Amino acid sequence: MAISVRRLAPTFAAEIEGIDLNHLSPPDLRTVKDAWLAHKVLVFHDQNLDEDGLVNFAQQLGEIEIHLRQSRTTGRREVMLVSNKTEDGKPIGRLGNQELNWHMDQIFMAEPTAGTILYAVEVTPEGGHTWFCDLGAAYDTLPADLRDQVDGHQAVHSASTADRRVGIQLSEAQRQRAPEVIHPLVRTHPLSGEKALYFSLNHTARIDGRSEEDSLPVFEQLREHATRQQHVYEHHWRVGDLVLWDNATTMHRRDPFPNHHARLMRRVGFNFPVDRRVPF
Ligand SMILES: O=C(O)CCC(=O)C(=O)O
Ligand SMILES: [Fe+2]
Repeated sequence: MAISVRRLAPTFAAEIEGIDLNHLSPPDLRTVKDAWLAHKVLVFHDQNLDEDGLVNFAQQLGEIEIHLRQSRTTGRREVMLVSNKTEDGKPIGRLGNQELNWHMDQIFMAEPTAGTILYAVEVTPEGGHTWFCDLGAAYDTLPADLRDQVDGHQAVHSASTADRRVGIQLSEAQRQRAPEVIHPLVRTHPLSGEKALYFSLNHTARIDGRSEEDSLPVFEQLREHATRQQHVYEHHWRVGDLVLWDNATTMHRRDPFPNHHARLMRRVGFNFPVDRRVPF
């Protein structure tokens, strides 16, 4: 089957047809890598991946990262379950059914995750849509007053900030693995060279040198600009969808969904080649 790539939003995100991720030929893999760099968010439909298949696909894109919050004892350790389902009264996965505010994954690490893969096993008929925004396009179109507040400035990030803002608890051991880190507020993508805004409403504590109180209104203005309709793609899930996104140039959020509907996603993160992870 011929491969087709279709743009989903004005500046980014694309749907790829004609690729079976269980059987990627070397040219297919090249197509996926090139399309990922070009479009930042890729959507594949009708995939049939078990945990081994998902890990195998992710490994071809980069070294797999075990998430700081991963605490799974069954199945493949590389795969996090994102789900509201329970077994014997205990959650089988993470993140429940609540809304997730705009964020990028693991920005609070010294060498943050490059890409995240989310694969839909069970979807909800209502809510649970995942939204992405293009932080490269947002940076390019930033008004001058906001540009002055980010160009040449850095921000402080921590997992504990998300604990405070979102109400998720880290264990003491996890906290020790994730002290505060500083990254530039404008990040240059290590492979494409594109400049993009780099902050997360969940994890970015403050602009370096400014108080949190002083910084939050700036993040809110950046968020407002970055999530205008022309910068956003909203994904409505079907079973078998796999979405692969770039955490260096996009943010994402999730709509809440009713807890009586079961939603189950398998998730894997991976990083850039070791010599491209830092500096930004
Ligand atoms: O559940 C979703 O749609 C997104 C969850 C999320 O933010 C993530 O897995 O990083
Ligand atoms: Fe996320």
